[in-house]
Parts: sequence; C-alpha cells; structure tokens
Amino acid sequence: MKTRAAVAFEAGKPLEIVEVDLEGPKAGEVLVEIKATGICHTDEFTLSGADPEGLFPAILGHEGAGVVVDVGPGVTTVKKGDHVIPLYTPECRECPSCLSRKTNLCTAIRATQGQGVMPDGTSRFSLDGKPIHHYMGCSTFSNFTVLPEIAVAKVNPDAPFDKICYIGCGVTTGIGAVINTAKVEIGSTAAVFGLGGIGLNVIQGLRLAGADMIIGVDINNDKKEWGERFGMTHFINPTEVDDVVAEIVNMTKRGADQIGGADYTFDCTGNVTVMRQALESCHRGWGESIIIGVAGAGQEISTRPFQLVTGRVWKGTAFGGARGRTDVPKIVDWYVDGKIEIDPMITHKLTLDEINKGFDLMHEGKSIRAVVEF
Ligand code: NAD
Ligand code: AHE
Ligand code: ZN
Repeated sequence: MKTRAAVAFEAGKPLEIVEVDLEGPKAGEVLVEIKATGICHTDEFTLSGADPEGLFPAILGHEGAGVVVDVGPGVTTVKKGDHVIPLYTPECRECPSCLSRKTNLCTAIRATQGQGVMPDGTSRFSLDGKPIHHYMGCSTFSNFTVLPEIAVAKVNPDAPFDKICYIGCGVTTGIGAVINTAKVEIGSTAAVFGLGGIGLNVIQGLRLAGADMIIGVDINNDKKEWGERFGMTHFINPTEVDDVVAEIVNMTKRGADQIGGADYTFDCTGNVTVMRQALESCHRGWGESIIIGVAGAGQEISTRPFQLVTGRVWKGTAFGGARGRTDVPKIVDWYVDGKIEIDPMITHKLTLDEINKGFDLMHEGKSIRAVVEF
C-alpha cells in the first residue's frame, strides 16, 4: 500500500513529506493506522546526527497512538479495530530480560530495531524500490506503519489519540522514572533538571508519589510557571545563581546535622555537565540520581568517585522502567480516570505537512509537546 510519511533523508535537514510504499504485515506483525504522534526530543537528537544509532533515510517518530487495521499470520493478542500504542521498548515476556523481572529492557528484537529493520531483517518501507529505515521499531511519523505484535500495547478505546500518544514516550518515561526506577517515597525531596516534555512528567510523578519538596531547574524562566502547574515547589535558573549544586544542597538542609542534598534528582536534559550537577546535588549516604536525558555520540559523564563512595547512586532509565504491554494500558486508564494530566502539556497540534514546525517550536523552547494529527 501507499502511505504518507515524513522522511528524514539526511541528518540535520528538515523532514520531507512523501508518499512511500508500505508492505503488509508478515508473521507476528501488525499494520497500524497512526492517528496521532508526539515529537520527542529524541527524534530531534537522531535527526541532528548526534545519535550513534541514527540511520538515514528513515521514518522517525516513536510517540504514537492508532488503530490496528490488519494482522499477519500467528498474531493472537491484538485484532483489527483495537486501539494501540506502539512500544519502542517491547515486552515479549519470554526473553531472559523479561523473565528476569529485573528490567524492562526486552531483548527479543533490540538488535534489528537498532538496525532500522523488522525482526526478519528487512524494512516494510520503501521509496522508488529503495528501502527506508524504520526508527526505534515504531516510525510513527507515517500515517500507516508495521510493528511486531510484541511492540504494541492494547489500550482503552475511549481514550483520545491526540493525548494518549504522549504516553508512548514522554508521560511514561517521566512518571515511570519516579515510580519504577527511583521508587520515590512519600515525603522525599527531589530536584528535576530540565522542565520540558519529560521533566514536567517527572514533576507530576513526584506529586503522585507524595514528594514534599520538588525543585525544578531550567535555563528558561518560562518553565517556572509550567513546573508549578504540575507540583514543583521551588525553581532555580542555573544561569542566575553562582553554583546550582550548592544552591540545592542549601535549600534541602535538614536534621540535626544540617546536611543538605536531595533524596532524588533527575536529569531530563541530555547534557553531561547537568548530569554531574544532578548527581552532586544528591544527599550524602543515600541520594539517587536518575539519568533520563540522552547524550550525543562521544559524550561521557564524570564525577569524583568520592561522590559514590559516600553513598550517592547514579542510575539510568529507559521508558521509565515501564513494561509496555503491561503498564501502558494502566497509564492510559490513569489518564482517562483523571489521575494524571496530559492535556495542558500538548501545547501545539499540527498536520503532517507542518511537522518541521514542531521541531522549530522545540528548538525555540516554545512547546512542551507538539502533536501531529493525521
Ligand atoms: P525538551 O526539549 O522538551 O526539554 C529539555 C529542557 O531542558 C528544556 O526545558 C530546556 O530549557 C532544558 N535545559 C536545556 N539545557 C539545560 C541546562 N543546562 N540546565 C537546565 N535545563 C536545561 O526535551 P524532552 O522531550 O523533555 O527530552 C529531554 C531529554 O530526555 C532528551 O535528552 C531526550 O532525548 C531524553 N529522553 C529520554 C528518554 C528515556 O527513555 N531515557 C525518553 C524520552 C526522552
Ligand atoms: N540510540 C542512542 C540511545 C537512545 C536512547 O537512549 N534511547 C532510549 C529511549 S529515548 C526515547 O525518547 C532507550 O530506550 N534506550 C534503550 C535502548 O535500548 O535503546 C545511542 O546512544 O546509541
Ligand atoms: Zn521519546
């Protein structure tokens, strides 16, 4: 079949809207009509050329929602008409990682996913007979896409696509980092670095978890109001203070020994200098810093080992530690039941033809989430 898609032909160039060829689903695969897709900073990261796994030409996008329109042989868990969210972190429930119960990082199809192809080693997308790469196993910047059955979560059909697409990455990543990865306790103190599409969801996760003090850090002062809307209690613009780490340590001093530092910190910027600040803002003895941001090829993190010797913990999280087929339907229900907010964070709605504007808005710091509706 033919489908309209935004194709990334080259790193650093705007996406081009073209009609591409799409082969139908093979065994264990499903054809999904994407109804809406968010634009995440990770799409921008790959388009910029900074992603070591970046391949071109490719159809980017990994934060979508849509309807199953066809299934290949052997598919048993979803059927035509089901509403689904594509999963860049699948859940096969059979691989050693899934069975370990220690991680959400299913390994069933990770190798081919990184090569921009389906599990059989080929692409379903092509243009003029030449293959176009899939992206993160999702390619939601296409009106129709093919996904492995293990990479779709069946969700509540009453939920609006233009909002729940965000659960395909940003919402789940932010809230999941708090609940699944950090396992934040009631009364905790926390600092969130970077108040964009991910950081604001970390803040709403911290509010859900019952954190007492939620410090937001962003170089853009417009983000103060945004953070407060979702539960942030204090704001720091690091460009307006001498030392953001000292500032956080001072603000969080408590107890007879007056030792400061947050119980939990989160990097939602992808900047390795900020990652160090986040680690060093943690409380001596137990503070945990969770890296969510994705850093470019060649970038490395560093700190004095003494920071870890004295009990601070550095962790990372992908997709908020969520097991997609199990957890994503629950998060959709939380949204439908009013337990979490999404609507105010969808700041812009675009057509596929306007998708490059979504990247511009992100660069200008004007959007939280721009969503493309098909
Ligand atoms: P975004 O562009 O919406 O937000 C980034 C925010 O960081 C902006 O508000 C910006 O002003 C702020 N910022 C930039 N430099 C800063 C600095 N030096 N100090 C403090 N704040 C600073 O991006 P997003 O969609 O929220 O994504 C954030 C990061 O998370 C990206 O690196 C993205 O690739 C990554 N990400 C990771 C996962 C995962 O599973 N680990 C999932 C989604 C996104
Ligand atoms: N390809 C990059 C890493 C990109 C990355 O870390 N991706 C996150 C999801 S970001 C979603 O917006 C992820 O899930 N990572 C785990 C995985 O298996 O990819 C690189 O550096 O090579
Ligand atoms: Zn993402």
